[in-house]
Amino acid sequence: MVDTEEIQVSFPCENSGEDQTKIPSEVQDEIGDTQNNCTKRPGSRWQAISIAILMVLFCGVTGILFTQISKSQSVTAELQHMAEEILTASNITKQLQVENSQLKQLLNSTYRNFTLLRSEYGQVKLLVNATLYNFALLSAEKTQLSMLLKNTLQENTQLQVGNKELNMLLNATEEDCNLVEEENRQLNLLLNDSLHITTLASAENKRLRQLFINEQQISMHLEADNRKQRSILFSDNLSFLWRFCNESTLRCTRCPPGWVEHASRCFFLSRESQKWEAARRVCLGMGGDLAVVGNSEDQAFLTNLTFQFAREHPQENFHSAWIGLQDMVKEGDHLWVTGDRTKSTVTYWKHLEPNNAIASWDKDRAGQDCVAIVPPGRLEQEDWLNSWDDIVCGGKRHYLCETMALTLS
Ligand SMILES: [Ca+2]
Ligand SMILES: [Ca+2]
Repeated sequence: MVDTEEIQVSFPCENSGEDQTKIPSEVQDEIGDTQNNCTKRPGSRWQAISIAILMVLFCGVTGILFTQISKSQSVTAELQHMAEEILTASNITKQLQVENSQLKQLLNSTYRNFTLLRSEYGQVKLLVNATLYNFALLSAEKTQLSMLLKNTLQENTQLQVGNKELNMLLNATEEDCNLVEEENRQLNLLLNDSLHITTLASAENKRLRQLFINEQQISMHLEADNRKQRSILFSDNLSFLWRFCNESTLRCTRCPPGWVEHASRCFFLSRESQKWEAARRVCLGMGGDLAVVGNSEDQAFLTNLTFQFAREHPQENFHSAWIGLQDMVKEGDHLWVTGDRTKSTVTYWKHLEPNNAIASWDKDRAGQDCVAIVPPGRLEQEDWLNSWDDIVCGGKRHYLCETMALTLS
C-alpha cells in the first residue's frame, strides 16, 4: 500500500483536472506557492520548465504507478479474494472429501443395504408368488365356501321351514298323543268292562252253545220233516199250487202271474187265438176252464177285460174272446162248461144274437154253436153289457180262462 502523505511531499506541482480532484486541498495550496516562487525567479525559467517537465513526468509516472498500484491493489484484492476463494474451496474440498467419505460410507452402506434388499426382494418375490398362489387357492376356496355358504343358507332356510313344520307336527302329535292317552284311558276302562262282560258272556256263551246244540238237533229233525213235507208238497197231487207259489221262496199269491182276481176267482185273457175246444184244453191245462158268467158283475168284469185289452193292443186285431158257453149238442140249448144251463136273467146277447148264422166257409154248415164276448165300442153306450155272440166253433178267437183263487191263511 502507498501512503497518501508521502505523495503530497514528493510531488507539490500542478496536475491535470482529474488528478487535482484526487489531490488534497493543502497539496494544491503548496503547489500554488511554488509557482509563485518560480515567477519571482526570472532567471531560472528553464529550470522551472525542467522542473515542470520533471513534475509532469513525475506525475505521469506517479499516475502510472498509482494506476499500477491500483491495479496491483486490485489484483492483490483479487488474489486475496481468490486466496479466500481457494481457502474457501479448500474448505469446501475438505468438506467435500468428508462428505465424499461419508457418501462412500453411505454408498457402501447403501450397497450393502441394496444387496440385502435385493436378497429380501428375492425372498419377498418368492413370498409374493407364494402369496399369489395362496391367494388363488384362497379365492377358489372362497368361491367354494361362498357356494357352500349359499347352499348352507338354502339348507338352513329349508331346515327352518322343515323345523317349523316339524314343530307344528310335534304340537299336533302332542295333542294327538294327549287324545290317544285319554282314549287309551277310556279304552282301558272299556277293556275292564269288556273283560267283565266277557266273563259274563263266556258263561252266557256256554249256555247259548248248549242251546245252539239243542236247536241244531231240533233243526235237524225239522229239516228231515221239511224234506218229507217238501216231497209231499212237490208231488203231482199238489202241482197246481206252483202256479200260485214261487218254488224258491215258497211265497204264494192268490192268483197265478198274469191272471186277474175277481170274486175270489182268477181270470186270464190269452194273447193268442185258438178254436173253442183247443182253447178249453189250454184252460184245463192251466188248472182252470173257460170262464163262466154267473151274474152281472161277472159279465161286467169280463166285458171290461176284453174292452181294455182291445184298447191297449190295437195291433192284435182283437175281435172277441171265447167263454165257456156252447149249444153244440142241441141248437138253442146253451150250456156252460159246468153243465149248467143259462138263466134267463143272466144272458147278455148282443142285439139279434144268437143267430146261428152259417158262414160261407162253413162246409159242414154246423152253424154257430160257441159263444164269445165281443168288446163294445164304448163302455158308456146303453147296451154295452150285452156282448155275447154265437160264433162258429172252428173259428180262432182269443179266450177267457178262470180258476179259483188260492185261499191264504
Ligand atoms: Ca147254435
Ligand atoms: Ca152269431
